[in-house]
Amino acid sequence: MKQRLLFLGPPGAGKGTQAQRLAASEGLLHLSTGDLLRAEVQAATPLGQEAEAVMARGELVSDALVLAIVRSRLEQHSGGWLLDGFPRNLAQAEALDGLLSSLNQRIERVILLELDDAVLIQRLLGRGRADDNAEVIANRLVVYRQQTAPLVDHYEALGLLSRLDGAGSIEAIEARLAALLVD
Ligand code: B4P
Repeated sequence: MKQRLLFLGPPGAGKGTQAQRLAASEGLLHLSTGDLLRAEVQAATPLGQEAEAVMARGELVSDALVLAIVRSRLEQHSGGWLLDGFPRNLAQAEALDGLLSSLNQRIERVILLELDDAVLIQRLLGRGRADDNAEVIANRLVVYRQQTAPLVDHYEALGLLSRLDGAGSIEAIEARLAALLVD
């Protein structure tokens, strides 16, 4: 199976859920920028203090800050990885390319999790995290469309993109994902 993967998709599509399971079963490093940022907020580090208000509004944290987090993790890890929620805009994608070429690595597959807005919203409201209220979710969807969705064309043009239907049970999606990654 491919060892260097990237998960793309709108908020609530199940990136974190599926990435966690796949990383555990395949022994990959699961690198979720959302989780890492929330850990910084929790620990009240200077980085977390900077990120907290931005995340609460559903905006993107600064590229430099996110990149510093990813860089330090990837530089210390030689095995396979699964990037979840990063990159989230073209500048981050370009920075990632530069970082990976300096490490002599490359992205092997990009998985796009697709799901209708109505289901996304329902899932996020059901979870109820600090940034999971109707107003902030609406903003996260706008930010996704404006800043992250262009990455779909970017990775499709590079021949790296696979689309995965994000509807259904967690197990059903997991099975579809496994089938997609066999080759
Ligand atoms: P993230 O932590 O990346 O969260 P997300 O996109 O909202 O959720 P995800 O798609 O992972 O959904 P999940 O599996 O959890 O981002 C949060 C914030 O961090 C951003 O708004 C931004 O501020 C900041 N940030 C993160 N990365 C950044 C970056 N690179 N640059 C700048 N800022 C960044 O699933 C959601 C819910 O659905 C869960 O409750 C789950 O249990 C449920 N669920 C999942 N699959 C399901 C299924 N099949 N059926 C029913 N429920 C399901």
